[in-house]
Amino acid sequence: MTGTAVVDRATAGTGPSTHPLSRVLRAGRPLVCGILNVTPDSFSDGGLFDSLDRAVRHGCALAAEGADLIDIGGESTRPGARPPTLTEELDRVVPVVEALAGQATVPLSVDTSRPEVMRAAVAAGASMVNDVRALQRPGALAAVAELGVPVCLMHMQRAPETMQEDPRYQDVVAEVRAFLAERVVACLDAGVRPENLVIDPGFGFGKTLEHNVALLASLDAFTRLGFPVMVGLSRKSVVGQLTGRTVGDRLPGSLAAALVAVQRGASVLRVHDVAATRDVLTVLAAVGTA
Ligand code: 9MG
Repeated sequence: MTGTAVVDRATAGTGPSTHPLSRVLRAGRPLVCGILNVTPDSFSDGGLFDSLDRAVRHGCALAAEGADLIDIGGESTRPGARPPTLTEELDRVVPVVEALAGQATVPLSVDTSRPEVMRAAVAAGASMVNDVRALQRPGALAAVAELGVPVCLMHMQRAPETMQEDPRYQDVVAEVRAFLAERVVACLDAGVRPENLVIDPGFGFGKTLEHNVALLASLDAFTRLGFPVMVGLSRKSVVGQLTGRTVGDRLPGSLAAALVAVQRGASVLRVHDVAATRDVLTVLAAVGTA
């Protein structure tokens, strides 16, 4: 599948009418998506926002710092994490979406692979789905097509439990790109509108340091598919491996990675540190490169 072929298919979506957020995603300026993990065990902030009140306050703080979007997730995808049950995930995510939808002034995304959580979160006020499994779970494609919301399709090799056990590729950029192109076609065939699609190479998901660096260096291979590209490098181990820093000291490295990503065409930066990332974008915009 070539990029041109994917873009040609991208005229074929038949789902509900254009979602207002899809226009924002294509506004031509990079967006900052603040991370709100409502899990007891995420890799960089696990447990910090696992009560409703704390989660809502943090979501409002992310919005006040300048987030364009807040991504709310109830499943930790750190390597080796135990998946929550459906009930656990619904109980973590839906009340936070509901409360924030009434208070935060920015759109909310739900980070989930389960169609039941997608439907419940959108009913509670979420405007987007972020799926690290790229809608491969049964019912997920149909749910997103019916809901008519934008969706981020992310690449992951294997599952969170095993993804960092000796990940291998012949050509990481070509293989990740081919996977995303295939998922784009599956979405279009299921009736998802092309303007609702965002793609993401999935930094740190079944990738070594070399794989992650190769993907960042070749980000334009993904932007050429014709869909906005989301990048999540904030505080990740790739930043730690490059800088020798522990998770709490990875802000400078994360900002450098965000800068490189935007210069190579990223449309959405998924980050913990919204205000600092906004500053990077402000400086870039002043010199006309963002
Ligand atoms: C949930 N999640 C954690 N890391 C991520 C990344 O890099 N991209 C996306 N889309 N989601 C992520």
